[in-house]
Amino acid sequence: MRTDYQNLLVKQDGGVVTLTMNRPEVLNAFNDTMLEALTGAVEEAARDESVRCVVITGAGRAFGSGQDLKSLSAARETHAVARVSEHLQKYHRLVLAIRNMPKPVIAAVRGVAAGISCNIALACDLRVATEDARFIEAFARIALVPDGGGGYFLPRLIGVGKAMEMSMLADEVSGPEAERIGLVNKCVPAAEFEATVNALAQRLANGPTRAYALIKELIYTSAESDLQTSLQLEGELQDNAFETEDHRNAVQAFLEKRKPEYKGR
Ligand code: T3D
Repeated sequence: MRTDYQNLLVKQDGGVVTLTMNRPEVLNAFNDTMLEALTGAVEEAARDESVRCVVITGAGRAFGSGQDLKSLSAARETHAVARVSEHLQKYHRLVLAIRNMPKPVIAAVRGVAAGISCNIALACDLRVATEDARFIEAFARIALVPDGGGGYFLPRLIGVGKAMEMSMLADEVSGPEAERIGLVNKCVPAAEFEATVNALAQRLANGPTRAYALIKELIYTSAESDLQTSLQLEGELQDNAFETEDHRNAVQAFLEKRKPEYKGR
């Protein structure tokens, strides 16, 4: 993995790559440099077979504070961007790269995750948060609609009613509340955060990577499918999983009463 990005730290430990958004002085608000770096690194991690799990997190006291409002306002003043939807396409590329990644992606959220940073966390497959995390769909505060996939992910994760509440009121949702409503998978005290994220990431990196990719496809297409279509896809994906080395070895390990070792193949 390339490590010389601006505004992004890249660290690989075995099969786990951790991508740390690194503009702590503005709570990791997205400028174009950081957005392009994160997108490039996510796309590279998808291609790199030595990577079997990706963690996205933020440097300092926050996950991220959304779009950098200083650069947004400068772009408006100079007419650098004709329509904001053009600029949003850059975020859409990142969201799709995360969702289409053929391996698990974890958002590790410490402190605030506001605006589009919150929605980048929602695009990930699993979320771990600290007790002092603050999830804010901040868009309505500045009279915008949730973007970066927020309007898609929120109702699917927490239901229409809660999605509407978070989007319209734009109030903070704490880490424990986020866990209670299903916005995050796990909320832990700050002192346990790193160990929890590392253990989860290493566990996934040592798991059946190809089966995880097929699970992502099955679960993520289910919301748009009827039962018949989902059962058809399930069969196709299972044909695929059935042929993997990890599947054959895991069954053999079960029969021999030993722990399986997954190679990701
Ligand atoms: O371009 C497009 O495609 C449009 C897309 C838009 C997508 C979006 O994300 S819209 C939403 C943008 N984000 C926000 O509206 C959130 C703005 N920030 C805040 O409301 C607060 O900072 C927080 C609730 C996130 C955190 O509050 P707090 O009290 O913990 O920290 P703070 O003191 O407000 O912030 C610390 C510093 O970060 C501060 O700088 P300073 O005063 O120390 O020099 C603050 O200005 C800076 N900062 C925080 N958020 C942003 C930011 N600077 C630029 N852009 C930010 N988004």
